[in-house]
Formats: sequence, structure tokens, C-alpha cells
Amino acid sequence: MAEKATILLVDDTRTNIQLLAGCLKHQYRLKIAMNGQRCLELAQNPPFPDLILLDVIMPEMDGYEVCRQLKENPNTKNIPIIFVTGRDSDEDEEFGLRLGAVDYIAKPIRPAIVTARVSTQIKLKYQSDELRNMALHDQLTQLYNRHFLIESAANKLAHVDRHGNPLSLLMIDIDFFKHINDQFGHHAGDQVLKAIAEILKTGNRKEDVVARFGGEEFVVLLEHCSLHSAVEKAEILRAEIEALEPMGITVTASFGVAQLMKHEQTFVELLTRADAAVYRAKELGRNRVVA
Ligand code: GH3
Ligand code: MG
Ligand code: MG
Ligand code: MG
Repeated sequence: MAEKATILLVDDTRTNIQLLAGCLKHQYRLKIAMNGQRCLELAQNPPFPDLILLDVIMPEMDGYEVCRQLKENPNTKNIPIIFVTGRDSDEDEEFGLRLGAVDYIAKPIRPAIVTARVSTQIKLKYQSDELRNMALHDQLTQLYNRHFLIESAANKLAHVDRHGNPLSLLMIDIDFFKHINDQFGHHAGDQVLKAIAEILKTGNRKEDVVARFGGEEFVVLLEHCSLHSAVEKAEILRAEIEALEPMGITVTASFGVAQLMKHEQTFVELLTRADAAVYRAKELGRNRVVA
């Protein structure tokens, strides 16, 4: 593991925190919350916890309620939770597990058991992060894949303010890519795709989504970006690709740009217009931006 995993300890009693911290502080980076509200805050801010050890009996908001809220929030729902509690009846344990906790530890805690159970959950968390990462990225370029793009576009469209903040999209299709493969081989073609992906990746804001849409097609989804700015951005990228010449191979791309219109309800409508613009760019001679 490259970096220490982060664990959020939540308990309203200082001595309990000290006990847990004593078991875990050498192996993990710890964050500490002494009430439910603070836990909800710390869970959503970096460094993001890989695991939460959550007390149940706390004033104001009990651990069950904290767990419910963490599971309802898309930003925190994937963080595993272990209840660490003095409530040790079967019913309590079943209740906690049904709320979505991955484990349930009864107080008084036994340090060796806590350490072992924590270690197991951290390993599982890393594995599931890795799987999720693989499921949402394109293996060759490490850009997001089509699946992620469509998922996040649906999210963005649901929240877009149709009168205020604009949402724009670039569709990018490499020119005569088939010739590149034919002339230089498939491996060289792959390297070209990677090099272009690097260009698309750099200089983006973190809310932008850059995805490999298909074989030699890419999409950049730009939040808070007007058609005018999107065209400017596309022109910069187009020129960078033209100037790149990866492995000495001259490569260009055609760009279609579209901005979400007020009446448009689905991502497919936006995508279709950008695709039509790419088609026109090809007809007009390729290596150009059409909006
Ligand atoms: P146009 O300028 O009209 O876009 O021509 P084109 O040759 O780029 O268009 P076309 O869609 O006919 O060809 C796309 C080619 O991209 C065909 C396919 O073999 C190649 N391709 C798709 N995915 C990959 C890949 O992962 N690696 C490589 N090397 N080639 C790929
Ligand atoms: Mg307590
Ligand atoms: Mg194509
Ligand atoms: Mg092409």
C-alpha cells in the first residue's frame, strides 16, 4: 500500500477514543470526531476516510442515525462502517448490520481483535475501490469510459440550471485513424490514442469529465461552460493535437461542439448534436472545430 489508510474514529467518550487510537495510530492515519455532526463533516472532507469506527450511544445524534445519513449521501455511502458499542444484544447487532455496517464490535474492546477486524475491512475497501476504478475507466488511456460518462452526464443534467449555468460538450474523432493503424500498426495506433488522451486530460478543471467514448472517439463534458468558451477550448486542443506528432506520426482530429439547450431533456440529444457537428467537420475537410 502506497499511502497509509485513513480511519475516522467517532465516540463521545475521550477514553474510548484514546483506547482505539492506541491500537491503530501506528498503522493508520486517524481522524477523530466526538459527535455525529462532526463525523458527517469529516467523512466528506479530505483526507477521505477508508473506514469509520462508529460509537452508537452519543448525545444529540446516535450512531445509527449517523450511519443512516452516511449511507444516504452519495459522497459517503461507500465508506465502510464498523459499529463499536456497548450495546451488545443480538437485536442491536442485527439492527446495526442491517443499516449497512460491515461489522459490529462490542465494548469493552479487545485491541488485537479490533486491529484484526480493521485490517480486514481496509483490505476489502482497497479491493472494492480498485474494482470500481476499473469499472469506470478505459484501460488503455485511463480516461473515464463511456459508462461513467453517461452516468455522470445524467447526474449533471438532473442538476443543471437550464437558465443559468451552461453545460457544453466536445466530441472528438481522430481523422483517418484507420490509415494510422494500417500504415504504422495497431500498437502505434494505441500509442497515438494514449498521447491524445494525455492532451485532453491536461488543463482540465476537476469538474470536467474527459472520457474515451469509443475506439478513436473522445468526449469532454464541460460544466459552467458556454458554447463560445467550449469552441475556444476545442480550438486549443485541436491545435495541440496537430502539433503533437506522437512518434513522428502526423495526426489530427475533428471536433463537434454543442451546448445543452433549454428544451433538451436527455444527454443523448446533446450528444447527437455534437456528433452531427463532427460529421460536418469531417465533410468540411477534417482537422477543424464545428459548433
Ligand atoms: P475518419 O477521419 O472519417 O474518422 O476516419 P477513421 O479512419 O478515423 O474512421 P473509422 O471510424 O472508419 O476508423 C476508426 C478506426 O479506429 C477503426 C479501428 O480499427 C480503429 N480503432 C478503434 N479502437 C482502436 C484501438 O483501441 N486501438 C487501435 N489501434 N485502433 C482502434
Ligand atoms: Mg458513547
Ligand atoms: Mg470514429
Ligand atoms: Mg475517426
